[in-house]
Amino acid sequence: MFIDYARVRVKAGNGGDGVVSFRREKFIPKGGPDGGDGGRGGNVVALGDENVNTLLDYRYNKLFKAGNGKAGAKARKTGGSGEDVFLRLPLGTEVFRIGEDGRRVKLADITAHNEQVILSKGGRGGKGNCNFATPINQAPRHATPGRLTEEIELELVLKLMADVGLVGFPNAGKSTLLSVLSAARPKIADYEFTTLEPMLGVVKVSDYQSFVMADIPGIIEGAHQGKGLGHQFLRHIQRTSILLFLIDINTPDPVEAFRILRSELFLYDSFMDKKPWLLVISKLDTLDEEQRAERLAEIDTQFQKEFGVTALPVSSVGHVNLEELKFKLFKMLQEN
Ligand SMILES: Nc1nc2c(ncn2[C@@H]2O[C@H](COP(=O)(O)OP(=O)(O)OP(=O)(O)O)[C@@H](O)[C@H]2O)c(=O)[nH]1
Ligand SMILES: [Mg+2]
Repeated sequence: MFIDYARVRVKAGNGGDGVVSFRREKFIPKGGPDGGDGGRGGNVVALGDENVNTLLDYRYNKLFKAGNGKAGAKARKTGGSGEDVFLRLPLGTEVFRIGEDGRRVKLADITAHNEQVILSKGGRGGKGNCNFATPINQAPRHATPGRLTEEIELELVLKLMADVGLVGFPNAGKSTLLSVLSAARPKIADYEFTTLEPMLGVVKVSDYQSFVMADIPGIIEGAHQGKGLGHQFLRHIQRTSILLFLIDINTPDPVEAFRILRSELFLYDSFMDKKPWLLVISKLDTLDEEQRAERLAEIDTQFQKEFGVTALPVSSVGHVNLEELKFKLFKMLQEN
């Protein structure tokens, strides 16, 4: 199951206490203070892990506690540190602290494998009495306690990291396109809202060049207000460098369709408007050659007039223009 949102509670470890102790050795009647310091508490640490793809673990496990520091010991021994606890997170996870007043403060944005960010710091260890000896007081009888930590609430939000985001109405053929361009095997079917969760695919351009494409559920008018499934998934294309708009060649008014798609994205996040995009007309093979040429000419005239662009026509089923599409996207990625 793909989970891209979770709330968890975490607690860093308390610091260990400093202790009061005096040297007790044979033949030395009055040993000096030798109580050691407490160890530090463990940290709560966010850790990027490329092998984790969802926040599913955080849905069931709700409390993560780091180890407490151990108390100091005699002979000036410092107590052991508490163990850190690691939250292994998929790349693209943002971590927020939720304050008492409900306000959110961003603590981390994990984008790289093995990246670590301390989310909550372990408490400092207390001081043992060996620290407090002075010429006047050579036998201090006090030590300080370790610092206690508080449990805090965190919000985890996963925004998938992809280079290209597929955008289109339900049934436009987004998942089919991803399945022919990459090894990903998304569910494909002849009804709307087949895709229920986003999926990534790696598109190979050459032996050592590739990019990542994200397929998300179809978008309909009103998606930014939560209509359909689009809303909750739009965040997964927020970070992509390029948007790939896919419009079925059989769409009655492709220009209007394109306008709706763009406006939904804009209304969700105005920054989406700034992203470079490419327009693709899908399912070429559904029309015979003559109809197709006529229809493409009409569409081209409309898009030229309104946006000054020529759409790239493709067929995933008929394998038309797929290589062109790949290279075009790759070139755009290198330029942006
Ligand atoms: N003939 C033909 N059919 C296609 C092509 N691409 C997709 N289809 C069909 O169109 C239907 C929808 O395809 P999907 O890839 O599931 O569409 P989608 O955009 O992912 O749809 P949602 O996930 O519901 O948003 C399926 O029946 C596909 O087989 C194509 O190039 N040619
Ligand atoms: Mg789909």
